[in-house]
Amino acid sequence: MKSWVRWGAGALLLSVGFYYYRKVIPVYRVEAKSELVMLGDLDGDHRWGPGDLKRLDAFLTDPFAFSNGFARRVDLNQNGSVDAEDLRILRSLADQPDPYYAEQASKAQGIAFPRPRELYRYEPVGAYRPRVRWALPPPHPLPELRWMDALKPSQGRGDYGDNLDAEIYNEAIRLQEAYRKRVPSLLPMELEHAQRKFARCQDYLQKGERFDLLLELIALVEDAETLRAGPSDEKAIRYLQFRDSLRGLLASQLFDRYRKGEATWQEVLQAIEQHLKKDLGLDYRLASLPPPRDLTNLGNYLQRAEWQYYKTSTQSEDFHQLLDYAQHDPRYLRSVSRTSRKHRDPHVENHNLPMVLLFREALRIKGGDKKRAVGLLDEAIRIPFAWIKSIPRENLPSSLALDNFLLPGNKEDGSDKSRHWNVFGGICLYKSPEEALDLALKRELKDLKGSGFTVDGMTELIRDMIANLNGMYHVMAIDPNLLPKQTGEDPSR
Ligand SMILES: [Ca+2]
Ligand SMILES: [Ca+2]
Ligand SMILES: [Ca+2]
Repeated sequence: MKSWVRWGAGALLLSVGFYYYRKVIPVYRVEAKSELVMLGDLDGDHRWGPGDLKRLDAFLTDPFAFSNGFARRVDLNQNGSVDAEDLRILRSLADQPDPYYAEQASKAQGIAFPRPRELYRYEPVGAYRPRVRWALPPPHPLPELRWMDALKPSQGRGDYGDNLDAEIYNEAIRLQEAYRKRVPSLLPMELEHAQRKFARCQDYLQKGERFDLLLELIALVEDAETLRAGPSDEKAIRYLQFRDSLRGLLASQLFDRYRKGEATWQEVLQAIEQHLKKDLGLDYRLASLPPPRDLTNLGNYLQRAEWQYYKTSTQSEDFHQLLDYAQHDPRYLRSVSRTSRKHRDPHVENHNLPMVLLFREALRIKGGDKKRAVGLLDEAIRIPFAWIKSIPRENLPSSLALDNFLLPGNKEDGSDKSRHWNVFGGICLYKSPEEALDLALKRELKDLKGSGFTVDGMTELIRDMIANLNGMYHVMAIDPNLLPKQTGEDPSR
């Protein structure tokens, strides 16, 4: 046989062999995207023992300082919460590391125990893993928060209300833990702020408004875990005062008369000027403010090079992490679900808590760098969710923004207010809080002029300013050093 024929036959045989090899051996056809987790192995030595109990004790003393992954490994009965049965199972295993014997010992006493195989779980690699809920008594009950004793973990019904209660309980315990750590160093101003919010929680509790109670508790946890108003941050607090004055203005008699045509737009602008003077010590003549440059996004406000640098540092991996969080984190999903019908959110509250949570996650992804976090959010808020457009409009809840289904916003504002929040927060960092405020006022006044000084235009000016101030305050006051270090990642990784 000629040598080229032999070569040809050989090559044919090889490719046929390779084809069947790929077909028959499944490991090359399916990419593994999950890992096997040994539940209860808290010290990562691949067995159950006293070392795990030591880690468990540390966790039970300070649970929210541990990562989501760690808390999930404590959930030995896999019911989504850390409860008394989990502790009993882990203590049996530490006592008797052979799961077959541990199972037998429990069965002999008539107590159900997981089958050995059930002590392992596959977890998807790289996907967001929601935290399991806390369902044990408070680790450190605080006398001043005794009103929280009325809250209880899940009663096991598993319906909507029961899940809500379980989340409220978890959040209340998390708040007690965060408050306990912060309270010795809180400034009088911060304490007063916390007391006001506690009173609001008690009010919701009394009225049975549990969804609002949950959101108020999440907001308080975020305050306690992430914000610090030191003497140098007095500016941030003053911005918050100005925001509250604007909210008050919308509900004032003056604004009511203005709506009815009994007061002029000049009088409303004068009222804003008075608040600027009283809250911030600033003299403004708003009606004669010059327009800003034609600015529609953050990039236009900043030195190109610096902004570009932070933009290019945003990797697609960062987006994936942020979106994964926005699509799966239970606290975020609850907070972004506070939407309302048109004109029912005059104080622009719907978008604020989701932005607070998103900013924290962006900060985590970007290693605590605020400028990078603003850059990441600025990009992410612009991502259009193409698949939303494929759902018939009449099938979508009317209060959801079509362009950013899972990002903060409602039909009234779209994602516009969320973008405002981030842009002006960013300008405080890239430039200064003073310049951010000045630019915000100029921009909103330009919009007001564009509207022909209508009541709607004036309402939007005030609402946009509220969103701007929320972002400025939060971006200034958040302290990356306060964020829990989240120890206890799987040590075997
Ligand atoms: Ca172990
Ligand atoms: Ca459990
Ligand atoms: Ca505007």
